[in-house]
Amino acid sequence: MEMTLRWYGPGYDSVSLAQIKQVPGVRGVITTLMGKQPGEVWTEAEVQELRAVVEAEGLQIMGIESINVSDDIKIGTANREAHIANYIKSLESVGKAGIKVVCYNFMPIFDWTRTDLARVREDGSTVLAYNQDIIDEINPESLKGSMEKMAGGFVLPGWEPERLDKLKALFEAYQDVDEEVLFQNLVYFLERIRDVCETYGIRMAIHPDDPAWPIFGLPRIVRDKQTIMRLLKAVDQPHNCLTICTGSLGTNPQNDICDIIRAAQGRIPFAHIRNLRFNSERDFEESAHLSSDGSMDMYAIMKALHETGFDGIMRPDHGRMLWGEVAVPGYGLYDRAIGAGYLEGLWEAIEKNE
Ligand code: CS2
Ligand code: MN
Repeated sequence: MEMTLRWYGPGYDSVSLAQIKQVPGVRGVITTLMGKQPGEVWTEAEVQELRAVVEAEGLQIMGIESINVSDDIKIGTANREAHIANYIKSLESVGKAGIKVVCYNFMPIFDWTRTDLARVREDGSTVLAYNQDIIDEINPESLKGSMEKMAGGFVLPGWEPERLDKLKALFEAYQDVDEEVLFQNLVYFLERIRDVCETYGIRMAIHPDDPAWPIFGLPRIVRDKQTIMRLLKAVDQPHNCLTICTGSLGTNPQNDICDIIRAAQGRIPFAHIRNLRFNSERDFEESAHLSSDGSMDMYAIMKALHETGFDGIMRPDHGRMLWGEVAVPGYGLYDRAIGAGYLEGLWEAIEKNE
């Protein structure tokens, strides 16, 4: 297991590589070219430049999160082929830089969705939170605006303003895309990028939908054991893999995360580990990583990963905002460093108990 931290790259992150390097056990980062729009090519020079920046600090790029997939590919428009060709070029650039894991998602229009990016907890820390009643009442247009406002000047990953400025047209374009169409478009995409992934040994680790159910009438297809296993079997190739994200799958308490880890054994190169606290069936917040602060048994999750031979990269997914830190919502340094240490502690104990 390799513990990593996500880093948004020069100009996009308040956290520096020098700080990340001081987190015990962390030798690598998960990063991206934040300025890229979905559908654009990542050139070799751009990826090599990013790599040089990371390596100059004595760290390594251990995975990419994300090369975002365009709505054209998800919908299957006339632009799909051009965008897939660009995606293949991007994978070539990444592969040539020796990077073997690429996280992506196949959620229509919105990446992860929260209704509050700074809910104040009893101890004064702030967290990302979700309330279904709010989602049921608002229109997506106002969500975009409020997310932007709450982000306090930071660009949120997956919420590119350029793309979301065309929300109305985007919703119209998805009108005939139901779950089955979206699924088939995902299968098509995975088949088309298979060769380049094979050439460079790249594993495409799809990120589960967050929250794990349809919102705003848009389909969601990576949300539980059944949909995940259907996908892994539909393209039963080594490049078709899963990012296990406990916080995303865990939004649905019916999801037995340990069971999903066992079912997808061998196909999980990347793990996002975080905890949630449910205040009601319709309201949850992203708690500290510690089991006792949330609803998940982090020991059981780490144990399931260990037992299934997980040897991939891991990161403490989101964290709380502590001690007055100002950072990308969910991505402050302090709580993710605490989370990394805690998860490494669990892992060490599990290994020594063997
Ligand atoms: C991440 C996702 O910050 C997060 O919630 O887990 O945004 C993730 O990076 C994307 O869905 C993957 O494409
Ligand atoms: Mn995640």
